This record gives sequence, C-alpha cells and structure tokens, in this order.
Amino acid sequence: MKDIENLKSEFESEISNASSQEALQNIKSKYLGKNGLITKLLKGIKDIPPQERKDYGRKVNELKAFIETHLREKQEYLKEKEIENKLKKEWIDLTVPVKPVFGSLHPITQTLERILGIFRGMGFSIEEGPEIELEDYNFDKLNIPQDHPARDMQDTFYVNKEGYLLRTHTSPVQIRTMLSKSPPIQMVAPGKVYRRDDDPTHSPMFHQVEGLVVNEYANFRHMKFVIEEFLREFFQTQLPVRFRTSYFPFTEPSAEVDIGCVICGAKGCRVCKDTGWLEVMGCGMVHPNVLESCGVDTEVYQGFAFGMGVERLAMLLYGIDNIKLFYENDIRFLRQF
Ligand code: 2U9
Repeated sequence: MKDIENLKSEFESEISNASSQEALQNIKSKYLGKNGLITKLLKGIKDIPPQERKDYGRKVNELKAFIETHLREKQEYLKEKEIENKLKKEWIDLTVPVKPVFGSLHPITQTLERILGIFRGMGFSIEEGPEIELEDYNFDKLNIPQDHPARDMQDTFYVNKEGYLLRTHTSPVQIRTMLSKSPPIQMVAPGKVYRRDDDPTHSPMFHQVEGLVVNEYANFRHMKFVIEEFLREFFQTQLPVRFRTSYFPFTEPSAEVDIGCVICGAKGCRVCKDTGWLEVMGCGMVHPNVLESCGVDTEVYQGFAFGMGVERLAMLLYGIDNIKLFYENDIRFLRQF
C-alpha cells in the first residue's frame, strides 16, 4: 500500500514537470508500458496475502485510472500550448508600413492607365474579352469581307481550331457587348492584339484601346469632341487636332485623326516626316451592317467608334523610336519610368 502511495506522488511530480509530448510518452511507458511500474504491481497481485488482495487491486486500478486521466489531460494541455506558441511565433503585424518598393509600372501599363483614366472620367465603362476569338466576331460581324487582305494568313494568326484566331483588334469585345447588352452603350475595350507584323514600329503583339458609343443620337460632332478632349488630356496641351477622311469596313464615314507633331512642335522632323502632323488614331460612325449583325435596330440607334494603338501613343508621349524597347525589359530602359 505504501508503494502505491509513493508511486502516485512520484507520478504527480513527474507529470507536472513534463513539458513535451516526448516526456509524456516516456512517463506513459514507465508506468503503463509492458514492463511498466503499474503493470508490475498488477502482476504482483498474486504475492499479496488473500485478505488484502481486493483492497490492493482496487487501489492499483484507481492509480492506473488516475495516471491515464492525467496523461490524457496533460497531453491535451501541451497540444494547446504548442498551437499557442506557434501562433505567437508566426504572428504577423499587417499594420506595419511597407518598406519603399523599388520598381515601377511598365510604361505600357502606365500609358494604358492614363488612357483608361481619361475615358473613365468621361463616363465610359471598361470591357474586356478573350484573346483567342471567333473569326465571326473578329471579321464577319464587323463587315469585313471574306476576301479582305486583313484575313490573309500573312496578316492574321490562326489557331488550330477551325473558326478561331488570335484577335487582330479589340473590336470583338464591342461585338460581344452589343450582343449581350442593349443601348445606350459607352465603353472602351483595352487589351492585347496580334498581327503578323515585325519592324521598329510594329510588333506581332501590341495593345489597343477601342471605344464604342451607341445611343439614339450619337453623331460625328460628339465623336470629334470626345476624341479632341481625350488627346488634349492625354498629351496635357491644347494640341492642334485634325480629322482626315479615310476608309474602314466597320465605319462609315471614317476618319483618321492627326495631332500637331509633339516631337518637333509641328516644325517638321524625322518622326512626322516633315509634315508637322502625326496620325494617332482612327474613328468613324459605326456601319449599319455592324449594328444589324449584333441585333441593334438601326431605325432607332446609331453609334461612333474609335481605335488607337497604346504602344504608338506611349512612343509619342515618351519620345521612343523603337517599339522593341517595350518588350526587352532592359532594366536601364525600364528604370526611366
Ligand atoms: C465596332 C465598330 C467599330 C473601331 C475603330 C479604328 C477606326 C482604327 C486603328 C488605330 C491604330 C487600329 O491599333 S491600330 O492599328 N483603329 O483606326 N478602329 S474605328 O471601330 C469599331 C470597332 C468595333 C463594333
């Protein structure tokens, strides 16, 4: 009986000192293991005088239950403690101000944001669409004839799947918008486009922003105002702007937009080829065939559209003469923005 009492106090002091799962495991096998102390006491029951056996057995079993309960409790306590410690150690202060970050947005991203910011300010929504497009949305619904040179394998990247291609302009986004929403629409579509082109001012992938306004009264004067406002905001000066008649299958009438050369101040230089003018975008009244192909009633609605190349505007804004500089990611170039 004395042994049982001693064992109990020995266990109590050991368990209160145990501070790891490993220590608990050692205690467990010391008392409850195959050759453990409790196991030994139970085995020794046969050496106890018969009249004391019952009492002895009860005491040992009580101690065994006591040990088991306390081991379990301590194990749970240690597990909880471990989680607490981990949380304390791995705690992150999300309110600490970040260290200054070295780097900046790519000049094309900056130019794109500058363009979109202006149109956002004029109440245009910004819509996006897939870069792998249906030939139907990229050409057919835009009134581009079956034999138009833009459809040539030499000009367009076709993908393996029949009827699909890499979009050559963001116009299919306007098609998708007209098919899914009814007017009034005033939107711009920014994004990457792909053409088989490769020289100092053309890249096989470049960025466009195109705009579309459709309502009951949209006219050429509205379009002229929007474009002039946009260009003056973009270049931050009261630029001369002129509209030259042109031709696109998807607009009628169509125009190309020139600004007074921002490189030489319209005096004449290499970039404006001594004309004093730079072509910066195209525009026009949306061709009725295009509206009809998207289910827009031309008896009620009319629209204007425009398109611009982001790289071209960025080159003029920053005075860059080779489009490839945007894609090489030479840190000496990028650091300037
Ligand atoms: C729909 C109807 C009409 C978009 C337009 C242009 C004129 C244009 C060029 C500028 C330089 C492409 O990046 S560039 O080579 N774009 O001249 N784009 S009108 O007309 C649309 C578009 C969608 C449904």
